[in-house]
Amino acid sequence: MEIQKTYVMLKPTCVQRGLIGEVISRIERKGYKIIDAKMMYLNEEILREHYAHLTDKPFFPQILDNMTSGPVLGLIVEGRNAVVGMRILMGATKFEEAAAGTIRGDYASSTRENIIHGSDSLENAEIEIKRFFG
Ligand code: IDP
Ligand code: MG
Repeated sequence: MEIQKTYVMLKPTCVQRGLIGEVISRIERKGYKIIDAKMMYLNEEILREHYAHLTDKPFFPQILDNMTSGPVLGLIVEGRNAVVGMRILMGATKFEEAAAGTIRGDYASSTRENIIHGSDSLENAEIEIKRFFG
């Protein structure tokens, strides 16, 4: 299987709840490497770009509030099949569908506050790594 890089982001709720260490441990335990990391405060402009597929949704203002409520930790995660692998480790988007044993299944308190982002395709991983790490 191919070695890939994917973009992962620990959302403000994850940082505020003191779960950075726990989540990074799970990523490392899986065998992936953190090859870059950056604390960032995101603004509306970059969030409109990153969540362009959601800007028309009624819940978009709440996503903006949530994602600007504090710093995020952006990560570049590398490993075999890391794009799909991180999505599996994260668990489903919807709070009620995220399986126990996944990061979201174990820590998400709602769909909006689901702790972690991971790129959904190799193409988007490249775009998102450029977006947040330049
Ligand atoms: P993903 O994060 O699993 O890739 P997306 O559909 O790309 O899921 O949605 C981006 C983020 O927007 C989700 O992680 C979640 O925080 C939020 N979101 C998605 N759908 C809903 C919803 O129905 N209600 C509230 N927030 C949502
Ligand atoms: Mg997504």
